[in-house]
Amino acid sequence: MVFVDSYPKTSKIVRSEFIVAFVALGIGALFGVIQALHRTGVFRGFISSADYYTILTGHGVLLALVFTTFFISGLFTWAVANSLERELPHRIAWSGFWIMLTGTVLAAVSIIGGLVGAPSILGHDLKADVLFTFYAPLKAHPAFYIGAALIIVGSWIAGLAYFKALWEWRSENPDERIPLQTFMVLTTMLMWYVSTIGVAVEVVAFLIPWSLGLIQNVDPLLTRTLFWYFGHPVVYFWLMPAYLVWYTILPKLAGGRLFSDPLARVVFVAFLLLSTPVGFHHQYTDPGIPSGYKFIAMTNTMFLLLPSLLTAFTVVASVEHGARQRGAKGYLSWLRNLPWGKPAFAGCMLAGLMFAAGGFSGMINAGMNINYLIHNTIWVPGHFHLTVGTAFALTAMAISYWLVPQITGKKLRQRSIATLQPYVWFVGMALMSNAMHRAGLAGIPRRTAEPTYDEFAFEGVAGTVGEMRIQIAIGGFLLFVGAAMFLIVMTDTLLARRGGTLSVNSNIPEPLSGADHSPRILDNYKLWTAIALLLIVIAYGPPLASMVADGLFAPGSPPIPV
Ligand code: HAS
Ligand code: CU
Repeated sequence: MVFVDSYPKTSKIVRSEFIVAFVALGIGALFGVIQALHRTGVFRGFISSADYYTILTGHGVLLALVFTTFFISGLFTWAVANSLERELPHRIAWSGFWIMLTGTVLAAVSIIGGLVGAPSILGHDLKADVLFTFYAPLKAHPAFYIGAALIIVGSWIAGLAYFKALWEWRSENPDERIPLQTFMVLTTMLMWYVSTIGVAVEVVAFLIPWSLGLIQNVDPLLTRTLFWYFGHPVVYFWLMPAYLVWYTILPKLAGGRLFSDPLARVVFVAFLLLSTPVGFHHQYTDPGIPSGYKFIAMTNTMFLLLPSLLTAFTVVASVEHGARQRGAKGYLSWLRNLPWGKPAFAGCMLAGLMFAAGGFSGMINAGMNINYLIHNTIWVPGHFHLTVGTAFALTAMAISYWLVPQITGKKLRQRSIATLQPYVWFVGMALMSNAMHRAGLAGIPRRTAEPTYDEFAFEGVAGTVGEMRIQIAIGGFLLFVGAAMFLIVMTDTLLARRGGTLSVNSNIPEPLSGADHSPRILDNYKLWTAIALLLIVIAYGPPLASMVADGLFAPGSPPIPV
């Protein structure tokens, strides 16, 4: 039975969430190519340098916040319904969707208002050029912050639908283990609830009243700290759905089975425990945070590499198992016995391969001393285009080729474009991110519209800055082409008529080592959430207390003995 026929109401929610995600992807990708050409000096005719920052804000917000959150909501909705074998409580899910959409429209309108010179509303100019981290003292129109708050609140409500589905299932299946896909969704959501508290307090208690003129000052260090309390875990909110796909669907696409369910559960629990008490690794250069607490964040970050290293092992082992089921022999030649012509499989694998490189640059970022070399350089966008821009985005696009037919009942159209698309993304990203990393080492800053500074010569260890710029421009252009190819396939598929039988289904094969091998304690959410909160109190308690000691709204903090 096709998913859409078994769960028509849930499928409709997933479709709506995906459609918003795809629209955000299209506009965000367009902004991306405009800025890549502008800042490399290849073509500066689309926008003025002053508008560059508005375009950059739109690019970051639409891709990193809107595309991700809506796609993840859709994927999670599908995964919970699929693994618990029931429709999701649709009223709750729809409320979450509409609140998120209202927030998105508010944020998008305030960003675009800045581009078109919109009139002032509520006594404030309609604009938001504060970039996707919206640091104070940069200030946007209140609608931008209210929009951001609504996106978060909507995602909380969407999450309630997953928990309610679990409770209903639990009352009918009191002794069964939580199915792996649902386990992954709920663990991610618990991490999300714990970590979004930071940004919710930042926006609601400080940025909204400040942008409305109700309070005069905010403390930039305190608001940045609240942002990064959320800003690191949000990257795992993007990664864990990609892992859900790599653990539960990719082995099947390879013709095999997941190697180990227990290991997958351990990985997700480790993310719940360690995702949040690491946020200071984005603030190594911020004054006012004692080095000892930066050191704690660094140590936790290094432990946080473990779940990803375990994932690399388990996922590659599961794919290898698939290849051997298809008759592969030899140490490495099994790589040839894989369905590289199937876009869903190829996209996930290429995303994983690039993530190995992105994870490596993450390890470098995380070192307190080496971070000073790359912080605020274009190395950092190089890092996150491999992670959120490929591990997440390419996995999302690839799995859409597999999932969208099942939530619509329609066959995938434009197969030849789909087959080529992950490779176009891979080549574009290889050029762009590699050159960005190198340019960062040459000292070129991130977040600037200018290709050159008059008084300053940047020099690469190898190659020239001009050559790096060209690679960034070509790579950025190819990524735009890759996004456009994906959207052509999706539009054609979504608009097509239903006909014929699908060759894909949502059944997930049993892992080689199943849930019965997982200790039951792994499913004890209360315990893991309590430990996660305790680790947060240790990592954040004293520094936050010192930041607010001089008053909530006063910039700065008293000197702290290190
Ligand atoms: Fe990061 C900055 C450290 C992971 C996203 N990161 C950022 C920013 C973003 C971001 C958006 O410590 C910029 C924020 C801003 O605007 O300022 N990051 C890390 C570390 C990891 C890491 C240690 N980041 C991510 C992920 C992201 C993401 C995931 C999004 C999804 N990052 C940092 C630090 C900074 C930072 C500092 C601040 C820099 C600064 O100074 O501003 C780790 O989680 C990485 C672990 C990953 C691995 C790789 C495992 C490999 C796998 C591949 C399996 C292979 C397969 C396929 C399946 C150890 C799992 C095989 C294929 C075959 C063909 C065989
Ligand atoms: Cu981080």
